[in-house]
Amino acid sequence: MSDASEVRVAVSLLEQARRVVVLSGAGMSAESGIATFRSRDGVAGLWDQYDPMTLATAQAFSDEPELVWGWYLWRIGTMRAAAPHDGHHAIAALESRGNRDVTVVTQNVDDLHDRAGSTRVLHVHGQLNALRCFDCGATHEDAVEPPADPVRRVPPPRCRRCGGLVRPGIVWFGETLPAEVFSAGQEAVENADLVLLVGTSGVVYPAAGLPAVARAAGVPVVEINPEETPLSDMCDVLLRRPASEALRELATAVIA
Ligand code: BV8
Ligand code: ZN
Repeated sequence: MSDASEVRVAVSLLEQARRVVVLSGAGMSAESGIATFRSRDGVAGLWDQYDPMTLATAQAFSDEPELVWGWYLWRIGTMRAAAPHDGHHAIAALESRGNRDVTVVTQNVDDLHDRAGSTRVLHVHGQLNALRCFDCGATHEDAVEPPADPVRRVPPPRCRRCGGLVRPGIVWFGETLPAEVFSAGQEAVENADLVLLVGTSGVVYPAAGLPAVARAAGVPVVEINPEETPLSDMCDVLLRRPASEALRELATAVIA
């Protein structure tokens, strides 16, 4: 199907949909200047020789807490400097002006959907902003200040309760996802009229398994991604466009 006809099909699906689920990955944040996992641009070079997949683990934090904390502290700074783009605002508008029930199920640990005004955002991989103690789990309320220029190794803050190391409140590889959050995401997909799958390479499970849940429930899936992914074959519509452009076009078409 040509791009124009794919867009027409996506618009008609969205027009009829009342319960929309957006499944977003790092590609949703790319146009806000936050590097995706598979691109290496913008990782400040300091951690270039490290694979994010190995850095984003409890083992790496145990072995090299200063290196891993330095990486996350830099990412917290990048997130704070970033702003939601038209795509985030389009999703929020579908909810606020498009009288639709919109649930965002995001793998992203940034707060861009929330800052754009989406009110139901399920962070299945946690949030960078939520700091907690690696040992006792206590929430860490003290503010952290990323250095102006990225520094490779920074000692993590200490827990006020037990003196343990403070970690970002996210799900590392090998860690289980927050069960309630993930099952709420699964339920939203099962009860949706339409799923928009935006900016994910579809390789990290169990999140990457959600489009198949939609498929099994007979819910149509629109993939918005400039590239093909392992999930493309199970999608009903493929919009090979950047998230901001495609989402802006879809929202504009259905919001009176
Ligand atoms: C789990 C937080 C149960 C951290 C993340 C061995 C032991 C244990 C588990 C496993 C194992 N082997 C495999 C597993 C399962 C593992 C997994 O799936 N591994 C993969 C690599 C095979 N999963 C887990 O470990 C999960 N837990 O299974 O627990 C368990 C427990 C113990 C033992 C066994 C099982 C936990 C996974 C969560 C990890 N944490 N994030 C942090 O952020 O630092 S994952 C992280 O990477 C992201 O959250 C995201 O999920 C993933 C990156 O993927 P994407 O978001 O898709 O981004 P990516 O860069 O890949 O792609 C970007 C896409 O955007 C591209 O397609 C591109 O074309 C597109 N794009 C680019 N620009 C745009 C665009 N699209 C639109 N517009 C644009 N402008
Ligand atoms: Zn503690």
